[in-house]
Amino acid sequence: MSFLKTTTVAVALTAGLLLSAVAQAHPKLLSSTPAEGSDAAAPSKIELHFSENLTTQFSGAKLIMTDMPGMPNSPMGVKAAVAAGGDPKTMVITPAAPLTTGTYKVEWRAVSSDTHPITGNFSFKVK
Ligand SMILES: [Cu+2]
Repeated sequence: MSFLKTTTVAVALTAGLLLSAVAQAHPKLLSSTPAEGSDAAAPSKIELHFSENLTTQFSGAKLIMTDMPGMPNSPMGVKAAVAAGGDPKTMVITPAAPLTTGTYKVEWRAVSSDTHPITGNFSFKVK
């Protein structure tokens, strides 16, 4: 009886350790250029810096123009290429044409070594 009890505790402890290791492997967006909420001249590219190395074939992003002058709340997809950056924790979005004045939203999907997709978004303005 006491042997069984010990085994149960050991299994529970192992499961707890595995869960915390998995949570640490989830990529978090640490910073971006342009930064969330910024209002600046049109960037030629948008860089996203994550906390983990990304699995490029499952990671990606969408660029959406959410507001333009005279047309608020009219979301429109923006043609852009998404690629791995200079290091494995960076994703780079390159718009096909220069971004015009308006508000943009980046919807990202980041997958790291544990294969769980993590999603998030941020917005910035172009003057
Ligand atoms: Cu996970």
